[in-house]
Amino acid sequence: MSKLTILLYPDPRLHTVAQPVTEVNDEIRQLIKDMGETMYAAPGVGLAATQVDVHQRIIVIDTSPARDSLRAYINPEILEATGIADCDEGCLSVPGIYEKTQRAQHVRVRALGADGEPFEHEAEGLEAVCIQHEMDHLDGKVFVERLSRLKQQRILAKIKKRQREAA
Ligand code: GNR
Ligand code: NI
Repeated sequence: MSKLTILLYPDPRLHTVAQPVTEVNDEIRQLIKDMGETMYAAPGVGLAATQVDVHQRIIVIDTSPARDSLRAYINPEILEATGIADCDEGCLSVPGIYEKTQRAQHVRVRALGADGEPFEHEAEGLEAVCIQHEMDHLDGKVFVERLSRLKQQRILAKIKKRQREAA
């Protein structure tokens, strides 16, 4: 197992649109394990392959309090999205920034599991928000890009100031 490096916004590689996985093989299963390790270490409740610079449609999520329920979604598709969830959203690629967003409260997703078999899953609340957030990453979108231009500018300014102070 190995912990992977998470790309940080505004890294342009975060804007890459991920390609569908054509075969769920041992290499993909190893990547899923490494993504899980990276997510738990961060710590976070989800991670998209895009964030570790692998541009294939794979996400991992664990919103369980015990942190013992890792689920991988390969080539995920949203079949149904209903309701509105007001959330405080953050991202491992945008550390220390939290902003209010609106997402669907409930989603039904279809994907392939790590075993290559299709499954459907219904999620609500944080788990549903997380699935939508990770699927945005696969389409090259970071959550700050859903905010107003003004908020995006403020976030970029904050990140640049932090980088100056760290240097
Ligand atoms: O760990 C994470 N927490 C979180 C909180 C609210 C809404 C979305 C998320 S996802 C985030 C991990 C991450 O950046 N995944 O891409
Ligand atoms: Ni994220």
